[in-house]
Amino acid sequence: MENIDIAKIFEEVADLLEIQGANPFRVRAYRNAARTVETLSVPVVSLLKKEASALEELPGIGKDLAGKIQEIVETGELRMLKELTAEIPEGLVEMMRIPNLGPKRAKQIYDELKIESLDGLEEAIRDGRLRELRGFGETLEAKILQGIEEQKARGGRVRLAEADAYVRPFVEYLREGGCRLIAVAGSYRRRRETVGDVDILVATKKAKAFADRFVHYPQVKQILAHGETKCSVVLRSGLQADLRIVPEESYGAALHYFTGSKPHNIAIRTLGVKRKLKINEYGVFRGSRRVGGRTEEEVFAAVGLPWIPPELREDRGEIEAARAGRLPTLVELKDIRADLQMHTTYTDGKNTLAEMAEACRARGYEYVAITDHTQAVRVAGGLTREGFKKQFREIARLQEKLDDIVILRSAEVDILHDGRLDLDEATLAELDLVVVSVHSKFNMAKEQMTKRVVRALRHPRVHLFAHPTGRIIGRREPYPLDLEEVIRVVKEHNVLLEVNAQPDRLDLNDLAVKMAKDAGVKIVINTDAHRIEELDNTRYGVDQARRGWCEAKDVANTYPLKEFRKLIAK
Ligand code: DGT
Ligand code: CA
Ligand code: CA
Ligand code: ZN
Repeated sequence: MENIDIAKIFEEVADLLEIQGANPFRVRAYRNAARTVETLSVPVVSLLKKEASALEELPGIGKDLAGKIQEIVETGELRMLKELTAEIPEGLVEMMRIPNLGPKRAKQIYDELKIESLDGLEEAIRDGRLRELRGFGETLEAKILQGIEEQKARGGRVRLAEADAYVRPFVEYLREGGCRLIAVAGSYRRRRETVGDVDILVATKKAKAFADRFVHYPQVKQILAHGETKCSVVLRSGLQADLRIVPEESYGAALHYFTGSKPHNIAIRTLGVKRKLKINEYGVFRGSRRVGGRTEEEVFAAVGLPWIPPELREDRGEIEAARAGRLPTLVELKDIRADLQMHTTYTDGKNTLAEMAEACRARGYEYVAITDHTQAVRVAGGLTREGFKKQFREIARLQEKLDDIVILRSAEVDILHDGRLDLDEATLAELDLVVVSVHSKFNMAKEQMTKRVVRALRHPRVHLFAHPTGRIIGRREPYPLDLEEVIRVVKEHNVLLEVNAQPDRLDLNDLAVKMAKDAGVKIVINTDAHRIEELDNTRYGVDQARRGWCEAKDVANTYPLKEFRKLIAK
């Protein structure tokens, strides 16, 4: 149980209390507690271990809230939240989650128009009832409609990192039930940025007992199907999980089939047909004779191919590459030697420079870049020239004590609306690594935005373009940008492109990574961490780089520092 999880529970309690029209002081108490817990530099769990009363010394945490924190840590949930959730219509909670609505407005809509679903809300906007409420107008209506659409478009898809958080303990639990082989297949295994549902595959001799164990997982909210070899459930998080139990001799064929993607499967099956083979989830067959299917390798070998990594199985040329012996040796997490975007308490980070550097050292990195914001990013408290000077001095002092990691002087320099950089030349000249990115005016026309970005990328001191499309999965579309043009320009000016590993950014995405690679542009996988724990998100960036066919040599932060410096030299 991490601080952020506890904070989330308190935020949700506050939202639900607000919907119920609870005393505003009570609502605020939960919001404050959420903030206190979230910004705490040590895990709450460790405080509790020392002594339970340590919590009460935190700002805004009294006896009552301390008790609730203890309950969350001990049981993994809060009874009060469960009760609140049961009291409030589900649709109302959905409405509350729409950006620009929030609990207050959702409640107002519920009270005055008796609406308690997204469909009802959409209807009320279309027939003009919503704008009659106090405080609602056309602009807000448009934003709400967009929010509803985005929510629907997401179609219940879950970000990969979130799915990970639910899947790992589930698989752990299933393993304890005893099985020879278990895997999570589907889009999860292919490491798609979002997953629709998770597909769990198991080979076991005790199928019936295993299926029972599956549907009795304590996090199961609803059982959709409960057969002896096939089950399907919805977890409390809303994530659907399907289970398939197969005999060991079919395991490889089933793993291949349920890993997908569907177009990849069809292509493989078609290759089989040409060789007079039938390939399905039960095995590889010639007539009625089984000729393979115990392992995935056997399935591929049956059609004359080497094993293909799941991340490539999208029918985007992997079969041709495999046949030609040209499959890439995909980059791995252990290849990464540096993290080149992170924030500290100098701006909007939660940990100090020293803490971040030490955490990177502990992760075995060889070098690291500290990339605090520049002034234009006001919400983050961007640094002035003086601020950077102070930071450089601290880096120099810190470096004297650390001989196994190099701290690069860097900055995430904001690209101003006209493409100029938000930092003076003298400071830019002192940076080891100049990272640039867009943080404002996302609604420019494509041509104008491309011009703006290209101007910045042509600046002779720029090394790396961070979160190049600005998208936030499920919340913000990429800004209009001619990515092909950007790739041409960075190729010409020797600028690297980032794969930002924040689970809701993953920016560049897999397809764009492939475009960059094909153009001979190198990428950098960065966490953009705002706290120590987020430094562990690198693997989600690696996933997308692999889906973009990247080898270690395509990823600049897999190079030793000396080589990296040569790579970025202008
Ligand atoms: P998702 O869940 O939407 O993120 O995507 P997947 O790829 O996990 O799709 P899902 O869960 O519907 O099915 C899992 C795999 O099963 C899919 O990747 C390929 C295989 N599969 C499902 N339906 C078919 C089908 O009609 N034909 C073939 N060849 N394979 C299928
Ligand atoms: Ca799936
Ligand atoms: Ca499925
Ligand atoms: Zn940023």
